[in-house]
Amino acid sequence: MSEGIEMPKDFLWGGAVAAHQLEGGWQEGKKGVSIADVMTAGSNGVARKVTDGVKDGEIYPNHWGNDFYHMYPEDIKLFAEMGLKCFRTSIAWTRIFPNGDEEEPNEAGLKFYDDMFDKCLKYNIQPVITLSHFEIPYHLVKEYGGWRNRKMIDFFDHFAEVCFRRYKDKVKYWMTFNEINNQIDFRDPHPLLQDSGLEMTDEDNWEEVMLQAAHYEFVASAKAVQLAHKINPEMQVGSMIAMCPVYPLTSKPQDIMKAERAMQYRYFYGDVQALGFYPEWMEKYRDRKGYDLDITNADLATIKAGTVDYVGFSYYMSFTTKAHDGETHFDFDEHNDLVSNPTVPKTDWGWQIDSVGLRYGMNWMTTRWHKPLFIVENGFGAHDKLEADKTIHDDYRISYFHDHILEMEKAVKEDGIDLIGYTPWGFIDLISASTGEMKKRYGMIYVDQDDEGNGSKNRYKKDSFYWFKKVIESNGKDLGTDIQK
Ligand code: P53
Repeated sequence: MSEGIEMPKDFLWGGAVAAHQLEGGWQEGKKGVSIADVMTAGSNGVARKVTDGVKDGEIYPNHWGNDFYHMYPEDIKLFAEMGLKCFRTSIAWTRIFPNGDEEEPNEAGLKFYDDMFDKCLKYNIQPVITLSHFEIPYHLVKEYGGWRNRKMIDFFDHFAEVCFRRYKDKVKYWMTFNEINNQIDFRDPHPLLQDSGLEMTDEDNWEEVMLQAAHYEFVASAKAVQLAHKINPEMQVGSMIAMCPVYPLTSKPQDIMKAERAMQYRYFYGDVQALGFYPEWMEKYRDRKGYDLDITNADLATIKAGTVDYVGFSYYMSFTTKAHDGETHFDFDEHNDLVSNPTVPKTDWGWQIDSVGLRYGMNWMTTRWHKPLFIVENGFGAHDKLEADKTIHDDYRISYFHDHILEMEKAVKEDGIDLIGYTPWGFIDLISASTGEMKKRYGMIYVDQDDEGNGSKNRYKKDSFYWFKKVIESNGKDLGTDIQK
C-alpha cells in the first residue's frame, strides 16, 4: 500500500462520537428524556421504532450507550495514547435543559461537560462540539411538535447561548445541527423524528413539513453563529452535512440531469448555511409543489448575516441514481430513485465503499461554498471478532481508512482544499444510529458489549488503533499497513 502525504502543521487528527450513542447514564445528573431514549433496538434491515414514552419490555440501547458517562476518565487516557488532537462529541441537550423549554439550565449537566472537557484539555485534546446530534428533548416533540414550531428557534438558541458562555474558553469548534440534510431520507419515519422531532399525521405533506422545519433550523443556526461570535470571536461555528455524492448511473443526459438535481436537493442545506440564501431552483420547486412556508424577510436577513465559518461533513459512501422514462422535472426522491452502483463494493450493511467519492465531495463543496472543510465523520461499520487473547484483527477497517485518508490528502495537496481536520466516526465502539446495534462496529477501540447491553464493557485496542496512532504520529505520511504494538 502506498505512502501518504504529510498534512499541514496543526491539522486536527481526532475521533468522533455523539452523546446519545455512547454516554449512557440516561437518567443521571437530572438528565431529561431525549428522542434517542424512546428509540428501540432495530437490526440490519429492521428499522428502530420510536415508542410513545419509555415502555416496559422494550430495549432502548441508548440508555446505556457504552457507559462513557462513567468511564470517560479512562477512555480519554486511551484517546491520548492514540495521539488524538481533538475529540468530537455532542452536548446532550437534555442534560442541560431536561425538558428543553426551561429558563434555567441544569448545573449537574453543565458540570459533567466541564469535567469531561477538562480531562481532554489536560491531554491537549481539544473538544469539537455538536449542539444537536439526533437528541432533541422528547418534551419538545410532544408539547411543541418539534421543529415544525417556530418556538424551537428560541429554545435552541437559549441552549446554544448557555453552552457558548459556559465553554467559551474550552471549545473553539462548534457545529449546530448534525447532518442537517439527512432528514430528507424518508425511508422510514425515524430520520424526521430523530433529526427534527417531526411526527407525521395523515394530513401532513411530509416534504412541506420537513422544509419548514429545516427553515427554522437554518434561522436558529444562523442566530447561533452570530451569538457565538459576540461571546468569543475566536469561536468557529460550522454546519454539518451528510455528504453522499450522487452519481449518474450512465452518461445518458437524463441521468446526468437527474444526478445534478439530486445533488441540488441533498445539498441546498449547505447553500443556505454557507452562502446565506436559498438557491433559485428551490424557490421554483416550492411554487410548483404549492408549498406555503413561513419564511419572513427577517429570517432571510438572519440567514444572510449568520453564514457558517466552516463546513463540517460526514462521508461514508456515495449514491447513484437514474432518470425514469419520460421524466421532465428530474425531481429526486431518495426513497425511490437510488440504484446500486455496480462498480463499487458494499459493507455488510449495504453502504457503498468509494474512497474517490470523498475527494469528489470535497472538491464539489469547495468549488460551491468556498469555506474551510472539516471531515467530522468517516468510517467502516463492520462485524469484528474478539480473539481469545483479546486482540482484534480489523485489516478491512485499516484498508478502508488507508484509501480514504489517501484521497483526503490528495484533495489537500493537489486540489488546494482548506481542511481543518479529520475525525473518524465511532472510533470507540458505540450504538449505531440507524440500527441501534452494538455489533455494527466502527471503532479502533473495541468495547466488550453485545446488542442487549451485556458484557464486561472492557476496552481493547484493535489493530486499527495502532495503525491510526502511527498515521497521526507521522502527520499523515505513514499509511503503511504494517503495525507495531
Ligand atoms: P450508523 C445515514 C447515512 C449517513 C450517515 O451511522 C448517517 C446516517 C444515519 O444513520 O449518520 C451518521 O450508526 C451519524 C452518526 C451515525 C453514523 O453516521 O447508522 O451522524 O450518528 O452513527 C453512522 O451506522
